[in-house]
Amino acid sequence: MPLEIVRNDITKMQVDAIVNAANTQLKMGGGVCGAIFQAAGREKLQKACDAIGHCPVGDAVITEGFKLPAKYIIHTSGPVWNGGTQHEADLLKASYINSLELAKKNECESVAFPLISTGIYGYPKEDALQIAVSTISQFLMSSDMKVYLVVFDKKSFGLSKQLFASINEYIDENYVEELEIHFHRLREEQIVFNEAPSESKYSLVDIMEDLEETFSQRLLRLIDEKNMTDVETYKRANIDRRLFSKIRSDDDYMPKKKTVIAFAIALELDVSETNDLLSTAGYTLSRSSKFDVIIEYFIKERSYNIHQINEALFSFDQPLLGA
Ligand code: AR6
Repeated sequence: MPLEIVRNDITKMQVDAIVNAANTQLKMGGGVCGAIFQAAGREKLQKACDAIGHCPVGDAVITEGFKLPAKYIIHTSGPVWNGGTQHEADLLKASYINSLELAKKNECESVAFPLISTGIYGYPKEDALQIAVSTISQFLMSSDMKVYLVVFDKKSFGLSKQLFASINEYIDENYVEELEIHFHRLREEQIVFNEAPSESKYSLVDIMEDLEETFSQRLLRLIDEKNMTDVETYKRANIDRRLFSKIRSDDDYMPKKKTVIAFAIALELDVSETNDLLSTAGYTLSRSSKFDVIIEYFIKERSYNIHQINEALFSFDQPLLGA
């Protein structure tokens, strides 16, 4: 999954580089900065920072990771929130871009970001999250890297309140308890059983001939029909390039349900097309799964930005889309 939102303490992340929400003087501060200095070893990290001296707002500098599991620490100074009148959005975006470019220059394959400026610097969480996700996902459209957005405490995760309420309402109206579904299924099975012919009309040969497309075949056909390229598809599905090659070269590849759904989102399928694609891998959308109901909400809204869907899934403690 090229972009993944995780709940963790960033100092524990096993990645090539973690990003520090620093100050322009590169001095040990509070928040995530304090935690990083503490875990890396205050003295050595401060010495390395002092040797660099300064980091203008929106810029990024790099030091080694010292005692951290990460090889490097990228220090970026995010903007202090001043009511939005001091180009804060551009500066926050610059913090993410410059950190990502610096990671790329240092051949990092994986990077972990905290939500820069959303603590002591007071940037509104909802807007900061949108900037983080859109800037990182845009960068990933043309670069291969694994990027984690690390959320320390759920309270600082800024999913739009309006979206949260709207999804909640949809869940309330559409989520069906497992017991109810089970009862319906039993009744359906009873009907089918009662009406089943005593002997099958079809031979095994007929059945084999009738076998439908596999998931991989259907996916590749849909990509063609939608005039999309492979790269566009797997990037929009938040799917790793290597996994996509595997699917492409194996007609009988059996994907996980969330992988199929990620492709359905990338291809902007409607609910019935999504169910068709899911059925090639033996799955279906179910009203007894909160995860499925949230997916259905976004498909019905025709809202196909996978990272926005993942923000919502994260807020509802569900697995994320992609692989
Ligand atoms: N792991 C991941 N995220 C964390 C952690 C952690 N261990 N601890 C806090 N966060 P902040 P800023 C989250 O205040 O707003 C420092 O003094 C936290 O929940 O650390 O950019 C610097 O030296 C919040 O969402 O950074 C600067 O002077 C996010 O990290 C100034 O604060 C950022 O909060 C920078 O302020």
